[in-house]
Amino acid sequence: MNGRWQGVLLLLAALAPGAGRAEPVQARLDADGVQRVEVVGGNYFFRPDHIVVRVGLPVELVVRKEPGLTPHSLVIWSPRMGLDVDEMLGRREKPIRFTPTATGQTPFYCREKLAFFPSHQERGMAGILEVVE
Ligand SMILES: [Cu+2]
Repeated sequence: MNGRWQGVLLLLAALAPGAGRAEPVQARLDADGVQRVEVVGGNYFFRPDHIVVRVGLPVELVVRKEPGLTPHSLVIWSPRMGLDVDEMLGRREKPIRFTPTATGQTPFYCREKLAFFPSHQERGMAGILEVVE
């Protein structure tokens, strides 16, 4: 396959529904014992959209939203993992803290929705929080 066709195929793959989920991002363990990761939300994505953290240690998601008028939020709800997050995103970075109590995967998403339009979650503003040993 020549380079031009490879480019076309890569472009098609990038445009396909559900594509673009990047490599999982492992939260860094800072000296204060907190696992931190910066998360940006925008129309209609989270970056990163697959976050890996360790169980039983505090997590701090440092969240903000991209410029623009559209409101965005971050919801993580898993009683099994001890997670109940529901926060609006602002232009300034905001820390969201929690400590996952069980391993596994749970979705995170934006709960915003305008009138009869599809929700932001339906438009792809969602990701996966993976809790590991
Ligand atoms: Cu949103």
